[in-house]
Amino acid sequence: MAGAGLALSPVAGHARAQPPAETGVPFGSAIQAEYIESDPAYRQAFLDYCDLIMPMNELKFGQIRPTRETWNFEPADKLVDFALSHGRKSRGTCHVWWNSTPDWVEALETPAEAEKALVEHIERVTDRYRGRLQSWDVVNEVVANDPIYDGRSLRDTVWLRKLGPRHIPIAFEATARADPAARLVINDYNLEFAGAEYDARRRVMLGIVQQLHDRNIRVDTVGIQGHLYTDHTIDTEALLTFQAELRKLGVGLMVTELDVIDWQKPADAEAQDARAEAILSDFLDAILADGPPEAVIAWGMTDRYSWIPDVLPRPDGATMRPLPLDREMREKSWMALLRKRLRTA
Ligand code: 9MR
Repeated sequence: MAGAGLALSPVAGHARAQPPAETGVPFGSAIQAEYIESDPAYRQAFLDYCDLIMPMNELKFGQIRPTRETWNFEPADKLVDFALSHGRKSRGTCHVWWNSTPDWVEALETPAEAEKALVEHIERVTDRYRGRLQSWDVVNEVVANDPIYDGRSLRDTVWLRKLGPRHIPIAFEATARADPAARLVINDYNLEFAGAEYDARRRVMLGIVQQLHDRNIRVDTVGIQGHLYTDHTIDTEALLTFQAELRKLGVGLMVTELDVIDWQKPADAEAQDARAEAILSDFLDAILADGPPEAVIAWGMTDRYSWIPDVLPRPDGATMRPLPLDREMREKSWMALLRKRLRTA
C-alpha cells in the first residue's frame, strides 16, 4: 500500500508529446466508442482540441464486466490506444460507481464475496492499463445527493450496503497496489454551487478525504465534475476554502466532467451561450485563483452527443447547448474563453 507521503509528490505526466495548443493547464475530453468510427468530424474534434482523451463509459465496472464470466476490454482498449497513439494522455473512470454495478455484483451474498469481487476487478483492470492511464477515478459519486435532505453523508449504494464505508479505502488501496504511479481521484458533482445543500456536500467530501489521509491511505486528487447549471451560482469563497483545505492535506484538484446544463430560459442560442460563458467564467475564477488544477476535462466535445438532453431535457423543447462545440462543430465563445484561461493559468 502506498503511504500518505506519496500524496505530496508532484503531479506527474503533464508534459505532452504532441501539444495541439500551448496550454498551462491540460485540457481534455471524454470520448465515446460508439461514434469514433462512424463520425470522422467527431473524432477529429478531439485531436484538434485535446491534450487528454479519456473513455467516457467504457471503463466503468458494468461495461468492463457485465457478467461474472465476461470481461469486455475491447471498447476501452480502442479509445485508450486512440489517445496514446496520437500522443495524448488518458485517464480512467471509474471503479466504484452506484450507476454501474451489474446484476451479478448485486446478487453477491456475503461481505467477503463482495470484497473479493471488488478487489479482483480493480486489480485486474488497473493492472491492464498500468502506465497508460495517468489517473483513475477510484470512487465516483459516493457523497449523498443531498446530505441534509437525505439525512446521510454517503449515498446508499450496492457497495455501501454490502461492505459499509470501508469499500472506499478498499478501493483506493487496491488501485494503488495495481498502479502505484497513477494519481488516485475521488470524483463527485455539485461541489461548486452556493447553498446549504452544496456546503454539506463539500463538508462530506472533505471528511472522506481527511479520513483516508488520517489512515495513511493515499488519495491524490478531488475531481469536481463541473456539470454547471446555468441557473445556479458559483460559490467562489466556499471553493477557495475547499481548495485550501485540500492543499493542507496535499490533495490536488481536477475538473473531470465539464459541461453546461442550460435547461431554463432563454431558448435562443446566443443568450444560452452567454449564460454558459458567465457561469464558466465564475467557475474558472474560483478554480484558477488557487493555482492551476491538474486538468480540465469536458464531458464530450460537441452538442451532437451529450447525456444532458436525455436526462435533463428542457421543458420548452429548445435545443440544448451543453458542450464546447455546437452540433455543426463550430466553436462556441466559451470554448475560446476556456482555452485562453487555461493557457495563461
Ligand atoms: O455521459 C454518460 C452517459 O453516456 C452514460 O450513459 C451514463 C451511464 O454510464 O453515464 C454518463 O456519465 C455520467 C458520469 O459517468 C458520472 N457523472 C454523471 C455523468 C452523466 O450522467
